[in-house]
Amino acid sequence: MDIITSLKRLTVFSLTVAIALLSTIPITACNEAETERQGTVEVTATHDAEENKHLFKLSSNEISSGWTTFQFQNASGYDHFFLIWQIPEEGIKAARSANESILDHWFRGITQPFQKEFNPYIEGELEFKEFTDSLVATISGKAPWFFDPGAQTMGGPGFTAAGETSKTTVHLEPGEYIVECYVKNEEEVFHSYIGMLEHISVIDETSDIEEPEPTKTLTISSTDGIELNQPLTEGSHTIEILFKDQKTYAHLQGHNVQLVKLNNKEDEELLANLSTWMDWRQAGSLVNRAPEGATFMGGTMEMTEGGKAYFHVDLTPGDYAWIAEIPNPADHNMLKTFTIAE
Ligand SMILES: [Cu+2]
Repeated sequence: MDIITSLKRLTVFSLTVAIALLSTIPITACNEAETERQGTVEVTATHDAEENKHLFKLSSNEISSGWTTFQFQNASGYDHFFLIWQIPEEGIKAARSANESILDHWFRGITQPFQKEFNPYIEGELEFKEFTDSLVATISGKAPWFFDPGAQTMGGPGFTAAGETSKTTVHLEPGEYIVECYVKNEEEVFHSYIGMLEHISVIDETSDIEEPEPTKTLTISSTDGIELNQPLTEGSHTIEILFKDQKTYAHLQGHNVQLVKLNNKEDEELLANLSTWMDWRQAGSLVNRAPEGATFMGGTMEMTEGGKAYFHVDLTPGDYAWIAEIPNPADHNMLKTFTIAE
């Protein structure tokens, strides 16, 4: 074969490759399932009993920036939530230089140390302070960016009882996010450690979804607790939830806002048991399901100061409470019961 023939063949080959590549572009572009642009991400929580795993199934792990509604369907027999963390640039770089995916880097740097350090504490071998000092030292070694500059809490659907569906809208900027649920199983194992940990990418393309129109406004602050601008009524609501401030409480986390339906709001024992159940530091708390008589309906997980979420809920007559997942919420005006009249 002479050189000219070889060159011709090479040209034909290159053209063929180029055409083949071009023809794949429209196919890729049409694959809209890859990126969520409709503003709603469907999340289903399931339990794989055989593998002993709690899992999130997301309609998409890649979404446009802007207002996104998470429709959280709890198809399992346990309570769950969906806390969204924004990873700082330093965390993304650290994952890259460790040659790990963001999900693996988070799991190895935060979730795994948390469970390992928590085990001797919950077994009664360590005091809470010994546990947390040791945990902070471990995470500072493996994922220092978690504290400085810090992963940020961006809200997400609140505690949602087995069989229930809840809906929460938040605004997300382009970046990398981790979502988790840290309800525990009866062996005191956090769900995030056994499957409920996912990665979401928010791409640099803004959706044109408009900010929801609220019917009521709820504010939460460390000084005044939970306050509503107007009493709630029966029917469908979009509740704007504003985080006037944020602070770290005795359980090392900030406040969030949960709606819970109650069999009887005058049942002091139920309210006390529910408050105790919300404190992850205690054995048996945050395990499996809320106490009998309390059904979680969603809300929003923790957000940083100035954060805003929209909680969509259909209220039927009965007794309810707003509650924050902090120790002794009633002492902070963060356990507020109310009734929706017939
Ligand atoms: Cu869970």
